[in-house]
Amino acid sequence: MHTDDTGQQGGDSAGNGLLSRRQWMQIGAGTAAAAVVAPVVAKESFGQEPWRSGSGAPPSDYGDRPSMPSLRREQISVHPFGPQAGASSTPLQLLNGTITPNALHFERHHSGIPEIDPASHKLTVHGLVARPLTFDYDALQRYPMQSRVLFLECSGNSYRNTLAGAIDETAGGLHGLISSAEWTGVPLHYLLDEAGVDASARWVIAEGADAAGMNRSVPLSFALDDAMIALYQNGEPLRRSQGFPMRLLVPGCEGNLSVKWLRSLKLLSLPAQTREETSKYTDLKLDGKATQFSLRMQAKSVITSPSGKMVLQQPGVYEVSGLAWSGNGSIRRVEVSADGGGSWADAMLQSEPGPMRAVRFRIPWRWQGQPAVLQSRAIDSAGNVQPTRAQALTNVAPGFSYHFNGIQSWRVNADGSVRNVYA
Ligand SMILES: Nc1nc2c(c(=O)[nH]1)N[C@H]1C(S)=C(S)[C@@H](COP(=O)(O)O)O[C@H]1N2
Ligand SMILES: [Mo]
Repeated sequence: MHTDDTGQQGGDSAGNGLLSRRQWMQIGAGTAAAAVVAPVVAKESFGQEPWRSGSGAPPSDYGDRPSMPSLRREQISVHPFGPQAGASSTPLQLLNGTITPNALHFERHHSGIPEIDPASHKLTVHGLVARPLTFDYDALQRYPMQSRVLFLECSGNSYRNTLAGAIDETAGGLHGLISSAEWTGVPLHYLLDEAGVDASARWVIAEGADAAGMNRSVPLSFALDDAMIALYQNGEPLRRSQGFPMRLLVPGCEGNLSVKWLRSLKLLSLPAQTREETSKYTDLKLDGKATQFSLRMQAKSVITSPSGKMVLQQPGVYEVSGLAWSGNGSIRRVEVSADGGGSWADAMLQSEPGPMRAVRFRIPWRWQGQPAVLQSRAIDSAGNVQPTRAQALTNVAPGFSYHFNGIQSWRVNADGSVRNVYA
C-alpha cells in the first residue's frame, strides 16, 4: 500500500507509460521543456482583470454553487410510472478527493422526496422487543452520536456496462450512483438496546415515511454492529433528498437498505420478504436460481480522470486518478493498467483509508499520443479482487444488472478522446 506523498512508491511502473511517483517528480525537476504540465513561465506582469475593478459581492446567509455551469448531477432520470420515481448521478469526473458535496450526492427515490415536518415525524421501534419505543427528532439529538465517512452505492450502479454495447458516457453517467459523505448520527444499537431486543429476533424491518413506504429487512447483526440513524451529512442536517429528518445507514451495503425518511423499525424472527428483496435486488443466476440478501457491495473502482468524454489536449504526463471502495472492509490496494490489463502498477492510495469508505487513488501516466486502454482494479482487506467485466457477468441471468462491479475500461484514442469500451 502506498499512502505517503514522499515519492516512496514501491510498485514499479507498468507498460504503456505508467510512471512511479518518483519518476514523475524527476520529470518536474528537469528542464522547462520537460515540465510536468508545461506551466507558463511568469513574466512578473499582472493584468487588470474586470473582477478587480470594484468590490465584490457581500456575505450571504447560505453558500452558492461554484461558477461552473457543468457542475451538476447527471442522468437525471424519471420513471415511466411518474416523474417522482427517479434517480440522479454524482458527476464523479468533476470532483476530486473523496467527499461528495451534499448538493451533488446521488439520489434514488421510489416515490419522490417527501416534505416532512421534523416536529411531527416519529421513529418507532417495535415488534420483538420488551418495550416498544417512539423517538422524535429532538429526542434523537440528545443521544451520543458518531461520525463516519462512508460510501453509499445503489446496487443498480454501473448497470449500463452490463448492456450489450459500450455506451459513450462520462464516469458519472456510468457509475455515479455512488457518493460518499461524513454521516453523523446515533448508533442504532443504542435504540435497540433501550427497547430490549427479544432473543428470538433476527431481522429488523426498516420502513420509510415516503409515499412508497419503502421497506427492507436488515439482518439484526448488521443493525447491532455498525448501522446508524443518520441526522447529519457532511456537517449539516440531512438534505431532504437524502432522507431528512432521519435515515438508516447500513455501512457497505446496497443503498436500498439505507431507508430514508425512516419511521419504523420492526424486529422479526424472519425477513419480511418485501418487494425490494424479492422482485428486486435478488441476484438472478443463469440456472434460474436467485441469491437473496447479497447485501454487501463488492470491491470496485473507477478511474474518474482521464475518463469518458474527456479529451487529452496535448501529449504529456497525466495523473490517472479515481475512487475505490468495498463493502467487505477497506481498500488495501488499487492497481492501474494502461494497456488494457496486460500489465499493472500499484497506484498510491492518497486519502485516509478505512472500512466502508471510498479512497482516492492516483498514479502518473505519460501519454505521447499512443492509443491506450486505462483500467483500475481494486483489492480489498478481505482479499477480494475486482473482476473483469466478463468475470463479473459469468453466471448472471441475461438482463440482470444489479451488483455489477466489473473493471471499467477507458480507451484513449490517438486524438486524445476518451471513450468507454469493453476490453
Ligand atoms: N424511504 C426510502 N428510502 C430509500 C429509497 C426510497 O425510495 N425511499 N431509495 C433507496 C435506494 S434504492 C437507494 S440507492 C438509496 C439512495 O440514497 P440517496 O438518494 O440518499 O443517494 O436510498 C434508499 N432508501
Ligand atoms: Mo438503489
